[in-house]
Amino acid sequence: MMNLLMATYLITGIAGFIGSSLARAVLAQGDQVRGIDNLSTGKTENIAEIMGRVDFREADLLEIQAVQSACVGVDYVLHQAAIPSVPKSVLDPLGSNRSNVDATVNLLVAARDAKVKRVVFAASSSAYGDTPTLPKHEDMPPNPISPYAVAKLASEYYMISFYRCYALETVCLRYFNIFGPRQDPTSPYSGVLAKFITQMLKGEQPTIFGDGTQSRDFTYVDNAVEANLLACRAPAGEVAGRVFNVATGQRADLNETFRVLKKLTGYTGEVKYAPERAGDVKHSLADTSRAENYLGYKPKIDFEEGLQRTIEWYRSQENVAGGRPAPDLGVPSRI
Ligand code: UD2
Repeated sequence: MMNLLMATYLITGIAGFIGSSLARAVLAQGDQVRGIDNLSTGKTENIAEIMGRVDFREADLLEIQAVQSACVGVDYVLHQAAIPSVPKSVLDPLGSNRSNVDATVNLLVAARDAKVKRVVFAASSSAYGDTPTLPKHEDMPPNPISPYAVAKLASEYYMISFYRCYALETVCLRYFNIFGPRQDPTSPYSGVLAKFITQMLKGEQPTIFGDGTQSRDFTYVDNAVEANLLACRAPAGEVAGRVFNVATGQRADLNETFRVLKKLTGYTGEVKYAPERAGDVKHSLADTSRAENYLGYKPKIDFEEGLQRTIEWYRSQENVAGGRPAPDLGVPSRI
């Protein structure tokens, strides 16, 4: 029998690595999950073991009718669907805009019309761009560099606008380089840690774009999952129409990250260097105090613990996550 206290969550991008982690967490707290994914970068393997417990719909957020029907009866939307890549957006800004902005506006209209309680959005630290001040605080003026960063920031503004104009409660979580199990390592646009870990486990040489002094506030996926659940529960007066950093408040540069990974994976080779990527941000580090104060967020898993868990997961996968690690080809560079 259905529990009337159960909430229904719609997770966009449910077959992606963050979406599929969220789905598991929402089911674990006893709520219902509906998911939508066009499987452009997501994979049904990521949700295979929970497929029987979720209402999965293979559809694109650009199909307005599918989105409208997906929003019916939903309490919370966790909007993760995106083409999440700086270099891909540099190659294809129109595609980035369609998947990251047009799709978001479609979803917002459908969520508003279906009277969804709250929409939590996967925003991006890329919005800060190359402003010199560290750590990044939400009140700093954004300065996006890549089309991807612009698209994520535009979607944030849409979120805020839908709160102001239609009282649809929206919360933007600016993710700082999320990594962890199920992140796809097989595309040239994959996140650096997914690529490096799978390459190094196979004894293949990873490539650093630039001199390796660029730094990131790498954030283990469980921290982002926790932030989403907290963002649904927090009082509207404190969080609706607002932006929150989701990160650890620590950063590591790529050279030191490579050294830590060498130790953890047992890789004995060296790294190679290639030209810096166009659209790349040099340093990224978050001030997480707003999320701590208003969401009750605390990063529970630090960088090294997150790396250990992630390496363990890739090791547990036959054939290292079912595919070859990403080649280092086809990414635009600055030179
Ligand atoms: C951006 C956002 C992040 C998230 C992500 C979505 C920033 C600071 N972060 O991540 O929050 O939205 O986009 O994808 O804007 N690199 C190598 N070798 C490789 C792959 C990458 O050296 O094989 C470098 C890359 O040039 C960059 C760093 O590693 O300096 C991180 O790259 P990434 O693609 O993992 O993530 P990033 O920072 O573009």
